[in-house]
Amino acid sequence: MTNQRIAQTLEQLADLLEFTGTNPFRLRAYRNAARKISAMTDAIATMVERGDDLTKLDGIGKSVAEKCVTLVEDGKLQQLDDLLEEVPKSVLDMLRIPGLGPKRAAIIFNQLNISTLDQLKEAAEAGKIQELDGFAAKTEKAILAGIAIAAAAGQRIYWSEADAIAQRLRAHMADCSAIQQMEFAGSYRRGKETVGDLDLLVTSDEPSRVMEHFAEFSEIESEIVSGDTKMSVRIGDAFQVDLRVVPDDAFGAALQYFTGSKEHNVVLRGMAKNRGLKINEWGVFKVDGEQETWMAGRDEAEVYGALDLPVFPPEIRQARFEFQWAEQGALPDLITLDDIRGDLHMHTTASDGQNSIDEMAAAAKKLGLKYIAITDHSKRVSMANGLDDDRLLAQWDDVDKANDSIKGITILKGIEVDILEKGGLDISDAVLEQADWVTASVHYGGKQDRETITKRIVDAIAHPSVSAISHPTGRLINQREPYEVDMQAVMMAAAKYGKLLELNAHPVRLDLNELHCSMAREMGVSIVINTDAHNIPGLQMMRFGIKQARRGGLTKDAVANTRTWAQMKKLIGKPA
Ligand code: DGT
Ligand code: CA
Ligand code: CA
Ligand code: ZN
Repeated sequence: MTNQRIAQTLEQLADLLEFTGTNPFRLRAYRNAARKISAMTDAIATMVERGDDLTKLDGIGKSVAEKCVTLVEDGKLQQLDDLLEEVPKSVLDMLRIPGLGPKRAAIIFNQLNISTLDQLKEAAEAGKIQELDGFAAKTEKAILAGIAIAAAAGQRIYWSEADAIAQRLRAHMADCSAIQQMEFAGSYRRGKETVGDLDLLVTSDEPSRVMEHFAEFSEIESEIVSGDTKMSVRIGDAFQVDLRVVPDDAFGAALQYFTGSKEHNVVLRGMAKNRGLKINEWGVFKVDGEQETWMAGRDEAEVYGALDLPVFPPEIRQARFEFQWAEQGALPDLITLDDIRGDLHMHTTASDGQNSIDEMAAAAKKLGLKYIAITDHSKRVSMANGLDDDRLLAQWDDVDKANDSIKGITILKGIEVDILEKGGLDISDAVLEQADWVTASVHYGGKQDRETITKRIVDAIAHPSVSAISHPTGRLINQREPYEVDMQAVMMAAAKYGKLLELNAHPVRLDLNELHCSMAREMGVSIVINTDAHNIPGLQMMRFGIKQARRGGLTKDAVANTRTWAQMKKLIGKPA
């Protein structure tokens, strides 16, 4: 049982208890513990197995500790199972709606007898929600906006979560000697932000042995379907994994087919047809009347080669630009993790981070980075203990000291300055001027109208001390819609003032999205990919941002922090 799964279980327990009307103190304890556990680096399961006393952990009381032990030992909680029996399944979808929450969901459920998202949508559209006690027109509107997000969240998980499952499954499958080749296909291989299900492809002469081994994966909750060479299983509440076993000489064809995207494959099929060929999951065939002769299929190079095409990196198989690029012989050389030299957005204990400057720098150096910027929050973000001018100046003295004590990495004096609701920045110009690196971002007033919020961001871009805008759309995947910001205007301003836009590598943020990345590339706006790490493990999230950048067709040159700090300084117009 992973920490993530324990945290999710506690969250769900809290939601369901709140829905049924339990004492709020207990709920808060569960939710706080869930947050703590999901941010922990040590595995709760290991601690339980060792017999450690979990209540020694900060934020974990006796009741939560007992639940953790039960979860690790039994794999489930009776209390949660009982609640899941009691509460209609469709209510779980309602609980996911941002801005609704369990308490309000209960009122709607009890008073309007609504239990599905469709019914809820109908009622909201008919204005019935705002008639309820304690509900305003604004709430109704928020619920309506949240329904779409909730519907998607119920079905798709973050790429990072799919990746964790895929890695554990890969490790499990590695013990099966009947496997010849194995690869994950589908949206996971393409690096999509969210993954609907995992598609595992295996080649073997003994499909039954492969399927038996697959069925022994400890995280499988139930089998959905099982055939001679195909099997679908459920992992956790709702996540599905499809296994397909094919002969070894069809590996390339099957991998190509099941990697998709569907749109990419449709174009490919058309191209094959035009040449008197046929392409499917078994191979590429020459068609001559009734006669079909197998031509290719062992690996992807063979498959694409049969159509005189290059092997497209999976991330760009979207039927957007890739065929045009291939025709021009100009497939972009996509950025890789190794190209990254610096990370320019991270937090320390001075605001809401969990590690010190020295700790973050040492960890970044270990990852091979040459420079980092310390960018804690500014004071407006009071929840995160943001810094005012004086605290920031004092922190920069600490940065000087850290630079003296650690060699081989440059630590920059930075700040993630809040773009205030009324416009303007949260740190004085006189202080900002002295920074090595200023990134500006919106944390409040994200619901302002298009014009207002666009102006706030564009004005920040124009500020002479600002070098970049962090998480420029503010969306949280599956949780929160982006600001209504006019990205075209933001990009134009960035191009005009030579400023950078951040691709935030956090797997829940990943804004810019791939379309924004393409747009930036076309408009000549440089991207900076940052982790926004709040602790040491957070620095490893860079790879999620790289995937997204690749989906947007970005090369090393298009990403500013592939440069040395000296080159970067030039780019942002700072004196050498
Ligand atoms: P997902 O799972 O919703 O995140 O997205 P995918 O792309 O992984 O979709 P999935 O799992 O339904 O199918 C995996 C791949 O298999 C898909 O990307 C392309 C291929 N595929 C599946 N069904 C069809 C189909 O009906 N036609 C074509 N051309 N390809 C298909
Ligand atoms: Ca899939
Ligand atoms: Ca699938
Ligand atoms: Zn940040």
